[in-house]
Amino acid sequence: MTTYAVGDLQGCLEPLKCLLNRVDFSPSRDCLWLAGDLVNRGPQSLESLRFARDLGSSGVTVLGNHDLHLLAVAHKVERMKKSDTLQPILDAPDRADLIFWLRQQKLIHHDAEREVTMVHAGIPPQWSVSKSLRRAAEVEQALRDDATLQPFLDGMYGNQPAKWNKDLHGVPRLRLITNYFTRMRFCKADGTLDLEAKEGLDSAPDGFAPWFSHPTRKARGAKIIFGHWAALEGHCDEPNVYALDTGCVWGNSMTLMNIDSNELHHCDCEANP
Ligand SMILES: [Mn+2]
Repeated sequence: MTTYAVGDLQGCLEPLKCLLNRVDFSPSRDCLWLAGDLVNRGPQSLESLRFARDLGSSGVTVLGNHDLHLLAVAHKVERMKKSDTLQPILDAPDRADLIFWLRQQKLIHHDAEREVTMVHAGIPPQWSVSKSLRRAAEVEQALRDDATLQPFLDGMYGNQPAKWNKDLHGVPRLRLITNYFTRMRFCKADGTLDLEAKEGLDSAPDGFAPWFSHPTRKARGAKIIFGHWAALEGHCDEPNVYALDTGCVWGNSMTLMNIDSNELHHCDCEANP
């Protein structure tokens, strides 16, 4: 049994299938972790979502900002943007099942046996892995509960509050937790977010640095797998932190990692229709 992790699919299912063939992946024997942003921008969002759902207990998915955007669009909180490629999901006969499945997924996955944590964007410097799991659970609960889903989605968008404070409550608290785990790139050592800068390391605003680079980071040393930040092109100098989004949907490659051996496999986008 081998466990693999892959970065953002964003509707690029063919490159994933190419990689899984290459490592002789078998869902009855192996496990695949998906680092979020399964959908949007790419050509096969519906097929990618179905693929993740149909992995069943052989798959682990954490939610990314695009997956949450799909939930917001499906619940009529947010309108589709021009560049969104979500319509086939909304028109699908199994739409309700797919959306329900998405609502049951986590923001962070922690494998205690392997001591590996997967999250879409990152773990903010002021939180340990165990604290992050408790904070993520607050949002996961809000997504699953019919009574809280709509108010959460209604208030999910926004860049404020930018800094954590334990007295935050209600939707602003959930919004910041969500922004940390699904949108963060640059922050301060105290967890203050900047959500505007989206390019590579040299685009850091004054006083901000990549979330993984703060020397006082509480989760330092923990093995962390993340996606989201395609501009890193898979480069992350921080020991034990693995950047898996290599921008397949933008014409670059998809990266599959063997979690036990840390071996990386790349597939370029020629497999994309
Ligand atoms: Mn993302």
